[in-house]
Order: sequence, then C-alpha cells, then structure tokens
Amino acid sequence: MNELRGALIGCGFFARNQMNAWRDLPGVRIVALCDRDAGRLQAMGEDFGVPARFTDAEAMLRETRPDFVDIATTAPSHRALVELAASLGIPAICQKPFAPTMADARAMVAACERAGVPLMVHENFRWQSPIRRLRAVLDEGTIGTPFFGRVSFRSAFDVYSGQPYLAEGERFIVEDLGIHALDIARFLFGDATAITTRMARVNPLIRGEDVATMLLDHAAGLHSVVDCSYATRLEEELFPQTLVEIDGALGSIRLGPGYRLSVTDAAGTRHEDLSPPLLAWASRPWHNIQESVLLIQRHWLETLRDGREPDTSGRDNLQTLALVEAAYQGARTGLPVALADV
Ligand code: NAD
Ligand code: 89V
Repeated sequence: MNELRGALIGCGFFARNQMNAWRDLPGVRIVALCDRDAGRLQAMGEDFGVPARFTDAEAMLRETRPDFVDIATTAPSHRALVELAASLGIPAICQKPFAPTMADARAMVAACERAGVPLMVHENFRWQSPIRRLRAVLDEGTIGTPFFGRVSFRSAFDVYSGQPYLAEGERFIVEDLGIHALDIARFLFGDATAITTRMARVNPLIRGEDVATMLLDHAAGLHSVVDCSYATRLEEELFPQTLVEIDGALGSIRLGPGYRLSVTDAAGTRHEDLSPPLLAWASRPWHNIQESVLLIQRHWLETLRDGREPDTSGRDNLQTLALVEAAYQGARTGLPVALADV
C-alpha cells in the first residue's frame, strides 16, 4: 500500500486533533503544514515533526503536490482554499461549517466536480461510535417504523475560551453545533423537507444565538426535534454528549447521559454502555469528538483509495448546510421553511 502524503492548512485549536489522528492512522503522513500565523505554524511543526512549513497555501500545494489537503481553517477561508485545491487537482477535506453561504458551498462542490477531485466535509459527529451503534440498532428494525426522533445537545460548557470566534459571530449555535445535530438527524432519519425554528440568546456576553429548537419534517414521514443550548446548567455537565430519542411503532431507543443505550422492543428492554474509548492522545470530555476525528479520517483514506464518494462529501453536506440556512431564515419569520426553497 503506497503511503498517502497529506498537507494541512490551519494549525489552530482543533487541527491538533486532526494531526494526532493522522499520526495514528497507517498508510498516511502529513508532509507539510500551512498557517498564516507563524507562531502557530512553528508550534504545530515542532510538536508533530513536520519540517515543511508555509505561510501561503498556494505555495505549499504547488511545491509539495500532496495526495490530499486537509483544510482546518474557519469558514470564511473555505471557498478560496477548496477552489485552490480543485484548480491544482488535489483532493480536499474541508472542516465544518462547509461555507458561510449556500452559494459558496454550491460553488465549491461544482469546482471539485469539474476538476474531478474528491471533496469531503469534516462533519464528524455522525462518526462518533455511540451514534454509529445507535444507527446499527435502528437498522435492525426491532422497534418498527420510527415516527418520532429527537437529537439533543444541552450544555453550559465554556466553549468560548478555546474558540473565541464563537462569541463574536452574528450566528452561533446552529452554525457551529446545531449543524452537527442536524447532520445526525439526517444520518438517522433521512433528509428533511421542512424545518421550523425558534432561537434565543441567553448569554449577554456573546453576539449570536446560544439556544435553538428545531422541528424537522422528514421525507420518510417521521418528525424530529433537534434542540441545542450552550446556556443550560445541569446537575451533571454532559458536554459534548449528544442525546437521542427514537420512538417506533414497536418500541423505542434512547441514547442517554453517560453514553447509555436503552432499547425497548418485543423482547423487553436491554442496555449497552457505549462509552467511547479514550485514545492515547485524547482528553476528557473531548474524547468522544476526538475518536470521531480518527474514524472520519480513516473513512477518507478508504474512500480515496477505493475511488468512492465519502459519506459526508461536499455534495451530501449541501443538505446539512441547507438545514442551517433554513433554520436562520425560519427563526426570522417564525414560519416553516421548505428545504426546496433554500
Ligand atoms: P482557529 O482559529 O483556532 O484555527 C484556524 C487557523 O487557521 C488559525 O491558526 C489561522 O491563522 C489559520 N488560517 C485561517 N485562514 C488561513 C489561510 N487562508 N491560510 C493559512 N492559514 C489560515 O480555529 P479552530 O477552532 O481550530 O476551528 C477551525 C475549524 O474547525 C472551524 O471551522 C471550526 O468550526 C471547526 N471545528 C470543528 C470541530 C469538529 O468537531 N468538527 C470542533 C472544533 C472546531
Ligand atoms: O464540534 C464543534 O464544532 C465545536 C463545539 C463542540 C465547541 O461546538 O465547535
């Protein structure tokens, strides 16, 4: 198996997880790094032993010609960097949120399709092992046809100290975190046809909304509620656990606090402990997300080698991003928004 040579753009807060995961995965090596911030670039280069360092992405890609590029910058830079990769014929992974607007996202997908290069969005929450197991149990079919779902993320964890930009944007929780929960809803219940949204800002120190409640109509006929909050103080802080409820005609599934799965069907109720492993480089409470980074990056390597479209391809992610856009549109008017109109 030929070793794949990757390059990383963006040496910030989250990229360390991506670098650790690349180091764990066989058959791949990050051969070059890029960041506009020389200090961050140097720190990442030294910590991960990567001597090829650039402050200009185009120079890095032209000089090193990697097999793929991993874009770990924030959303405003994504379109230019993905289009750059496409223009050089280099397959790209792009962090979420894929783009600030649907127009940008569609242009990025079109650019990669024209160039014939694979494009995956690093939409990793559906790759969390408890969510994978939940989907497998749902697929067993013993709860019958699902008629209701809930994907819930409620916390008061201080996300602002590690990611200060989260407090500054006009949009916050739906664009940053709700996007993951909406993607999980799509992963479990299929695409949505309409969304109705209510938003609020509870924390006076931030600019955007930190609470959102969304009702989704799914094409498959069921409804789901996707709710998220960074203003919810609980007896037990659950960050970053996503809780899930699914009711079917013959039973129900719950993914509860502490990664506890309960399945009730004709055979009675059974439980599973779905606690994710603590990888050698991971730290609580982030270990659930950190494991999903490893799993999505492994998926990328497999799809790149096999010439398959990744599950969270740019094309697929347009549906998740459309839900985000529709949520903001609907929160302004109070009315349901049809996804076909986004
Ligand atoms: P950050 O601001 O800490 O890091 C981004 C880095 O990119 C900075 O060092 C910046 O200098 C660099 N950069 C920006 N534009 C550049 C360009 N054109 N060329 C070179 N370098 C450039 O941000 P972060 O917190 O690491 O977040 C990065 C992305 O990861 C965001 O989109 C965020 O939403 C996402 N994120 C995802 C998860 C997840 O679980 N998938 C978790 C946290 C953050
Ligand atoms: O996963 C994320 O996208 C992060 C956080 C968990 C803080 O919302 O930004």
